[in-house]
Amino acid sequence: MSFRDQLHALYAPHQKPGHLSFTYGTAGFRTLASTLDSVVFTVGILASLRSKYLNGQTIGIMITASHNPPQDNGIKLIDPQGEMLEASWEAYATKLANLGTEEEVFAEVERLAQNLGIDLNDGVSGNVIIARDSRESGLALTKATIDGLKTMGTKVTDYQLLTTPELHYLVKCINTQGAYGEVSEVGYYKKLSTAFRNIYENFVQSDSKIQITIDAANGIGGPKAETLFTEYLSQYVDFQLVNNQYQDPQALNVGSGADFVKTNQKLPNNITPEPLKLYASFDGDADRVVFYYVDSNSVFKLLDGDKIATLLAGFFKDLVSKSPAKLSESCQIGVVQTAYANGSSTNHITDVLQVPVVCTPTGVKHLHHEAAKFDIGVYFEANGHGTVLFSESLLSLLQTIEPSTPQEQRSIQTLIEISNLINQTVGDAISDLLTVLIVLSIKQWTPDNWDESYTDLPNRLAKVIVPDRHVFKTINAERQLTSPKGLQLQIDDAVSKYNGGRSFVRASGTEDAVRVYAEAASKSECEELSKEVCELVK
Ligand code: 16G
Repeated sequence: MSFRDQLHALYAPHQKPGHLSFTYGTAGFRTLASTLDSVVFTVGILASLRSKYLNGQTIGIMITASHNPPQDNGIKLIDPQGEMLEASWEAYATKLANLGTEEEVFAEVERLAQNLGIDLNDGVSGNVIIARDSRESGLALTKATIDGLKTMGTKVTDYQLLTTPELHYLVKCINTQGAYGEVSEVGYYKKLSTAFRNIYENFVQSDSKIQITIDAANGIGGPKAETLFTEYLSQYVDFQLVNNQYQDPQALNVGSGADFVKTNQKLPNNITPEPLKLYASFDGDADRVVFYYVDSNSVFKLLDGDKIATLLAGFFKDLVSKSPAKLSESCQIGVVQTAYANGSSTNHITDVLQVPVVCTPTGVKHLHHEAAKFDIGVYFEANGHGTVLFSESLLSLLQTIEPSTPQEQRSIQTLIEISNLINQTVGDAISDLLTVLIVLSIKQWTPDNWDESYTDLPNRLAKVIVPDRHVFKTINAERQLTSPKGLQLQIDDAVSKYNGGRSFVRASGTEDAVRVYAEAASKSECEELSKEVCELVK
């Protein structure tokens, strides 16, 4: 059947309700699940077009709303190398999702196909894989997406419940014909656990197992981490899982998870902390992680994305410096952060570690692209989204370079194994967790050794509801406003009154609100500055 006929047969139950409008934002479409049926149907159509446009390469579709509350859901597309959807296609996604009739959808798809040189009637089908997190609405939305895929006869494999990074992994494995790893969830576990085991056996000197408690936010990361640790890594890691009720969708992200811990700067539910033990929290789809502990005075200490970035950048800097000259002299290490990075972390990375820092707008795709420009690109948002990318040229050099000392051999081997351990497609709570655990074990660091590298400047992230957040336009990686007119000058004026003051304002990409970040040398100054800027924004 032609696209026209298939669309006609499948469209009616997926018509867009008239009053709604949707935007493909920082992390795809994300909103109340009950409004998303028509959107995911059009995403199915667009994914089919994308795959056909890329000569049948496999595209991923993930149904998730990450850290949002249980009643929300969302959908995003994954490009063939496991990266986020190319930016120009986000606008096509938004356009298609907002059309209200079958005729309009048909006309727009024909127009797109013509502009992009796609033959809708060549009989060649696209390829898509799909998965979802543990939300109640996920199954129905998957079915609606598959209806969209059927309009173009696209071949689809439904992997059902996965973490977002697992789906990114699978997309890359398929499109590299297995070069990145085996095309299965077991392949993902094997790749991570083999790298972890190789590093542990060769480079960790310890008689006791690594201890970690994981708060899984009652999301899909829980059962996946459980399988990995019990079936593959039980020899090395003693783990405990809390908030692992992923079969209870109403519990998702409630009083738990990376966002809760980072935003509230406090322990999630169901953790009774023992001093100086390490804890970690995932978010609902396990694409971000933060760590924490309580010190010997029972004070809560957060080890967020900035701390992860500094830990890893310092570790790689050291390894590279102990590698053969051919590698140490050419290897470019860099860290990518956003404006939300604590000023102390940026100073530590540039001044103490002497590693260059690049600042990008918020959103994984921006950081990822910048990090890919380095040989070792460490990128983390303060909220815990991130990973480390290794360039192809570094990976080939690592395979061929001859060490002349045991130390050089050790550095080369560790770099190779870590490039397999840390997800090369996207931030991944499970793979980041393993990387942090192994680095701490090699360094024989306790959580407080890690924490003491620098002290965060007091900071506050506030949310202000405004009549229209879209009037807030920024430049300079979101650090300065160009609109509303004159507001930036007022903010600059406020900031200049506080020691070590810094503040910026940007419209949220995931909520109908404006975010105000402030930091200053003391807690009271930071609170004052935050209040002042919030007033200016209202
Ligand atoms: C999304 C982004 C995350 C970003 C957050 C900012 C991805 C996969 N996720 O969750 O990176 O930190 O949005 O939210 O890109 P905001 O725009 O509401 O502040």
